Amino acid sequence: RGHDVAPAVETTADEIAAMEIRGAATIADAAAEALAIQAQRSDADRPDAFERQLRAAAKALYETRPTAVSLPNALRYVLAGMDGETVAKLRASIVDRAGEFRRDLDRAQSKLGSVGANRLRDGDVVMTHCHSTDALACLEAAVEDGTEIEAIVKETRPRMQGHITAGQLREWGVPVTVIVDGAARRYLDRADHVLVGADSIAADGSVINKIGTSGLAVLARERGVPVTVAAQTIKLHPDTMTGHTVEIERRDEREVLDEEARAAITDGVDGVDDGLTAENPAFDVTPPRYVDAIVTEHGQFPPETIVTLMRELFGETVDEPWEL
Ligand code: RUB
Repeated sequence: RGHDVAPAVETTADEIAAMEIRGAATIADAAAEALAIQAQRSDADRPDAFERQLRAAAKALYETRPTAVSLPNALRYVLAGMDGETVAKLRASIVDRAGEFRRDLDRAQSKLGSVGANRLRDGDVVMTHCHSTDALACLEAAVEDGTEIEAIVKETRPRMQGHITAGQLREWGVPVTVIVDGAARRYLDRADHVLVGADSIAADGSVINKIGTSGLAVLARERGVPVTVAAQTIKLHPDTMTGHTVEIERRDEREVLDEEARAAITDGVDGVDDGLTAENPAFDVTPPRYVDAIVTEHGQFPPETIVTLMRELFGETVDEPWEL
């Protein structure tokens, strides 16, 4: 990695890549914190060297996982605040800006939570996919309002983030039923809402989220169950305004088919292993027509109108300050 990146930043980058730090909002928070740490620990004696180190740190963080736009949005936001003629001033500007970003992130999440909670009524059953802190903020706000809800939680192969969702909901006293992903259609008969998060939202209102979200949304439409996407505006992907598409991360196929499973399939028979592959895309794209509402800290939006908010918040040009 780039010269002079603080070891603590390298550690954060490794933890994001290994999914020890995961989920779009949590990744953004950790990235902003890492830039602040880089600023604090920098041994640069000149402003230009300090700036180079910050950009190298941002690049190391940027290159960990490609799909959640909250990561580059966080890096861009913090680096845009880098200002001053001395190393001390530059350092203070980054630390302040990162702190501001992290406070805003928290505030946005609780604000969108209260918007999302308004969509829920006493007795509602909510089906979830993966683990999204934005989606959970809606359920937490509902619980705090005294709304009685229940959850059907998809386990979410291959990494089982549904278990994290189940644990959090039980902590808040919400009754939880865990199901295998393949049981979604059967249990949609009992669901009043599908509620998921997002890693990125494209300018046309497409929602990029954990693999399986698009299938769930199509099934929910067939069953007449409304689909709500809880996503702070740092999930809006500004590059998509100029025609770029969102890269879908592909993870190690052993998450799907590990050595043991592979051995069981091939059973030592010659040649069987050669033509056996697994694929492991981590995310998929749900077209806007399957999404009823995107809930943000600025209120809820039909997906087709999200581009207006995107333009307002990001303008037309998007820089890549880690490449300078
Ligand atoms: C996590 C995932 C989450 C979004 C939103 O995928 O798809 O739904 O990141 O999460 P992974 P949040 O486990 O591969 O990171 O609302 O917390 O930002």
